[in-house]
Amino acid sequence: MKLALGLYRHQLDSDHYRFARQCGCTHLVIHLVDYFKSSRTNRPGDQPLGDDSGWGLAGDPDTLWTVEEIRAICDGAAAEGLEIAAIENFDPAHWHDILLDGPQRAKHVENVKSIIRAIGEAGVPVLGYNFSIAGVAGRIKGPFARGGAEAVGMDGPNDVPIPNGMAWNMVVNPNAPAGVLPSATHEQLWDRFSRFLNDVLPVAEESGVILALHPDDPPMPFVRQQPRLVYQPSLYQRVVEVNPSPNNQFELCVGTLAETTEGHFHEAVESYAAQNRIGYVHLRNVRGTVPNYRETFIDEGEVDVFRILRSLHKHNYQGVIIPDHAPQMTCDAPWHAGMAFALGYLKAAIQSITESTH
Ligand SMILES: [Mn+2]
Repeated sequence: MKLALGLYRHQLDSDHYRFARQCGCTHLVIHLVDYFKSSRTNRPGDQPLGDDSGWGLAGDPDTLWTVEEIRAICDGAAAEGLEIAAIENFDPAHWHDILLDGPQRAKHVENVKSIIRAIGEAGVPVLGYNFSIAGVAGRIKGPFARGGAEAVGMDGPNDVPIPNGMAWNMVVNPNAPAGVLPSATHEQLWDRFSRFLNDVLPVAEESGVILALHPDDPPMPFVRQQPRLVYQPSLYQRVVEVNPSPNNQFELCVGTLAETTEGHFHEAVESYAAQNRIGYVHLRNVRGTVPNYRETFIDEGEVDVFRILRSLHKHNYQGVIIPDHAPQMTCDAPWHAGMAFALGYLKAAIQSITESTH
């Protein structure tokens, strides 16, 4: 098990790399999508939230990430003693018609293949992604964590339909005609997902890249009238059944699994660790389940962090663990303080488990 920090696109600089090293990280998980450049409501440094117009404008549909660009980031991180363990998320501009089964689907499949090849050539072993039409939508912020620290939560479902021109909670076509996206069914979504895996996994295998699927956050059966893929811990098993390639793995988000209504997420983590299906781990804590839950500090809430780490260690998990979100702490650097607290806690927990059982 290795400790890593997740960095947003605007945080990819030497100061943030040094901060990660100073917190004891050996690896980074990086975002290349810029969620912050045009949204009215996202604050740099905190996780993006947005309103019903999403996180703002997606990237340039015609500019794919290149080997050179990714290598330059790897080199910058290496200069501070860090490796890039994974790139997290596709830009919806590059692949929205795979999610929507739209007219540009064939082109978008080629986009994804090119991106996978570039990531493999740059030597990054994992690509995390989220196969979701509505994306991470419908959450709120408030003083929910201990001591009134600002954290994210959910207060009831969001059924507002998605306007045309939006996918994965970003605007992919600002000139789209008025109207809303038609609702898909769960069957249609699983069909789109299985066609996607069948199209791109051979390229992932050739390129030495693991595709790691994040569960739907928040894990509701529907968000904004669109179906969700993995919204219960047991639905991850279906992902393996769809395509058993060893490169078909999970971006296992423990906090999201803890928000599900089925429960038994501790057992699910044990099972997926035993099956060697975990590309990397998001580890945070949470109280409650959808549609009413609150993100908390890593040591409060209903996730038994030590039990999760013991399962991973028992099955010889070799990947990274990142605190995907942390409450914002009351000081001049709310994001840094929140992450430093989570990373320190995780570092001590990992040390106590790996040193007490070998
Ligand atoms: Mn997550």
